[in-house]
Amino acid sequence: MNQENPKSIKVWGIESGRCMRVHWMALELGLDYEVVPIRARSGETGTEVFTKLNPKQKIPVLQHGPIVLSESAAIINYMAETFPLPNDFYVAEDAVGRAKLNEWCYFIMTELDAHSLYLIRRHDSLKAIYGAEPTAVASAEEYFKKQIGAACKRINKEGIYLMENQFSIADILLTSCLDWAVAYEIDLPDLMRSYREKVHKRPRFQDAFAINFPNGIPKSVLRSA
Ligand SMILES: N[C@@H](CCC(=O)N[C@@H](CS)C(=O)NCC(=O)O)C(=O)O
Repeated sequence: MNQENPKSIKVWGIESGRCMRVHWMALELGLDYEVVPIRARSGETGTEVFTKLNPKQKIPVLQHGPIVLSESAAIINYMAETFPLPNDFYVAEDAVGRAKLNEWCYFIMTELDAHSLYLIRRHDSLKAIYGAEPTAVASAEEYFKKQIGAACKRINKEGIYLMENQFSIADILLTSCLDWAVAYEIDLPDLMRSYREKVHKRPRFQDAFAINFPNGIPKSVLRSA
């Protein structure tokens, strides 16, 4: 880090889908920020310095001047409310718009991320730590498919994005979960497959991928054989 002129925005964490959300958002906003390239379960999240920032010892973490935030969804929401947004970015005009955006975000973070994909991660890829639970893993996969099928009914087939066909934080969250599901070899409905392909074409997605996965997707992120 340049001690003479430290950047006021730092993102801690790489090589994880949750970190990808924050790098992608930072690049969409054109922010000049510092990447602190620590990895999960490498020992780097257990240092005294990092534990002071995030006692959960998890990445990503955002530092913006004196503000320190964990939780990927909260971080990108903060960024959307704090920094100037590009013209094509969705901005809620009223309570209904905010509620619709929140509806997507909470759905993605609970039903897709926490209840489905993270459960598979804990009890399959990370079974050495959290214990193997094949029945729970199979049922989480079925649950994911049911929820993603239901989400298809709420997607505008003519457009690309979730909120009035304008790019938003909900698209970042959903795409990261679809990428995660694909890494786990879960079949996606056609509509979600084509949504994902279109969103991946955003140049900042590709730039963020290179920052977040400098050596490609590591095997540790995949499902065990
Ligand atoms: N709900 C959190 C989850 C954060 C999380 O679990 N991060 C993982 C990497 S994707 C991590 O740091 N794991 C380290 C550990 O569990 O020790 C978010 O969305 O930011």
